[in-house]
Amino acid sequence: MRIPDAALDRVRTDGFAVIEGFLTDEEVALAQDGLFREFPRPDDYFADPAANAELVDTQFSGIRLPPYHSWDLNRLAFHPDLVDAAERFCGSTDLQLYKVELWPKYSGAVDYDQPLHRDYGNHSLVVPRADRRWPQLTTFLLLSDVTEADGPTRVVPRSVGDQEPLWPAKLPPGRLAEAELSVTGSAGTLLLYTTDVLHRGSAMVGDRRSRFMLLADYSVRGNPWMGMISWPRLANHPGWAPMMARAGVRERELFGFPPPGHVYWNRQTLRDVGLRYPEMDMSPYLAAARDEATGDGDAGAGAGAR
Ligand SMILES: O=C(O)CCC(=O)C(=O)O
Repeated sequence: MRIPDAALDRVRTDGFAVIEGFLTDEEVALAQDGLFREFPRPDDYFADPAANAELVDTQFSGIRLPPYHSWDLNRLAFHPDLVDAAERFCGSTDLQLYKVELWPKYSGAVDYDQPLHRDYGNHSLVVPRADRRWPQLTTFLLLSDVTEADGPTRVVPRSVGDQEPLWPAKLPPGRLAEAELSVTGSAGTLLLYTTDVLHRGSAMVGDRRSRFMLLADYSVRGNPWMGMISWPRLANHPGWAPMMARAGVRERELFGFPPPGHVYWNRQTLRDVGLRYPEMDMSPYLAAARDEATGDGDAGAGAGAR
């Protein structure tokens, strides 16, 4: 669903907004099929927790980076309505998708309780500007129904949280507990928030509870103090080439792929990138390079040829 401007305004003023029904039921069902190719279904996990102990060694040890086996899961990180919202929130189409994570939580083994914190601690080398220049849009997409028993994210609205100094990024446990709001909702609900809003993961209080989320974060490209994951580092993973091939030109660009018409493309790179990604439709890059060539661009007869 298209995220209304009013919701993005709430992210600016309150520091967060919850979008119920962001995904359609069909998108949720397809994503859950993909999710359970990565992680055990709750019934399977709880039948033998020891068999998957590595997922709950610490509260973070279940986190997996892309690519995932399922396209329907991969595509959620660059869902067109999420990219559209990030463009409007950041005020630019020149975006980077700087983090994607898939995070399962299963109750019983590990305490998921966290102190209130602001995410800029590991999303930025510096601190967010109070006037909100150089915004970052961080998101949690619920892939399972989340109730109070499932360790919902707790958020503190800016009206309270901004009274705390920006640094340190973490508050003592229990502080501002009375101002926390729980992000509960059905699968397909999206939480949008900023890297300077106080929030935390909370403990799972129920028995045999689980929670699954996809995290996808955006900022304007070209501001090297902001970021988290380096995509080239993951690009030798066997699932990477199929994911890039299936993605569109715009989606590849969000990961840092040079767009059609970029001076990177010449006769050599067009050929060799095509070899690296045999299933990729190279025609948009070829067509733009041909246009450049007619104007004596880099991909012209002599340039870059070998
Ligand atoms: O899991 C959650 O609900 C929040 C996690 C979180 O805020 C974090 O790990 O930084």
